[in-house]
Amino acid sequence: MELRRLTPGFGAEVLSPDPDPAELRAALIEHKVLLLRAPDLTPEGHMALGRSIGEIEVHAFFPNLGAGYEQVSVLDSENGDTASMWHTDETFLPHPPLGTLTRALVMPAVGGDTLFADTAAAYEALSPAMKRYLDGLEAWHDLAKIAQLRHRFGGSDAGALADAIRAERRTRHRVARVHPETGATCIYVNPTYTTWIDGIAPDESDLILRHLLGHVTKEQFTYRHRWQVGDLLIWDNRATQHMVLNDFTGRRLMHRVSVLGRVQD
Ligand SMILES: O=C(O)CCC(=O)C(=O)O
Repeated sequence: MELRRLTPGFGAEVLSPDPDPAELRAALIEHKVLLLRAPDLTPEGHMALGRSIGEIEVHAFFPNLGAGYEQVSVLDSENGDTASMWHTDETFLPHPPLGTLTRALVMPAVGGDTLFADTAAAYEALSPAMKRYLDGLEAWHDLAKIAQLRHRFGGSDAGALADAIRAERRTRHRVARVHPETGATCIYVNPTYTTWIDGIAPDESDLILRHLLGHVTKEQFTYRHRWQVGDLLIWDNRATQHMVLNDFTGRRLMHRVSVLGRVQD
């Protein structure tokens, strides 16, 4: 399979027109973010590509195409669905998706890029003292955190916030989490869902999280994708974070399919 690197550290464009699924999966694990130009991909094809990587999920909260296409989520800026804060997908789940395949259907004339960060490279660059500190620590990830932010900035009413808190969609993950397929340790906290480090005093937990979140997203660990309509990006959620730049006017419409993680993912 022919590939072209997107940055020296991570990310690759797949140049071969019909990549073999096993080779594609191996390339995803190695490069963490893959770009495919797929202008003619149908929702069926999108789901089939997801299934070639693993079992595909119905997303916890994004709307979807429905009627047999429930696993194709729709992120439409006209409905306010622009994921503009750094995150790894659905980390409030005990077994978050291992990967996501997102395709651009409508893009604004300019802007709406997606940024990615390599969380394994970011872990590697931590000091030995910080690595020792993080060893064995777990952090809470809570869907209610994003509901609270939405409420705070006027996007939802108090009832929606109360529902999200009552739903108790939260779990704990290792802060420094070992990738089950590469064995690399990755920083696994994000500002969208991570609330605090378990067992650590609030001020210390806030300080450490702030440091880690700033560290992961330093320029040297990032790739910025300028979308063309028809681009399909596949990312490994166990080794990356991402966010959309909400700097655009006009419509931005994406279809996405996520692949379920296994217990150890
Ligand atoms: O719209 C994008 O570029 C990325 C969407 C996103 O953040 C997600 O699917 O989790």
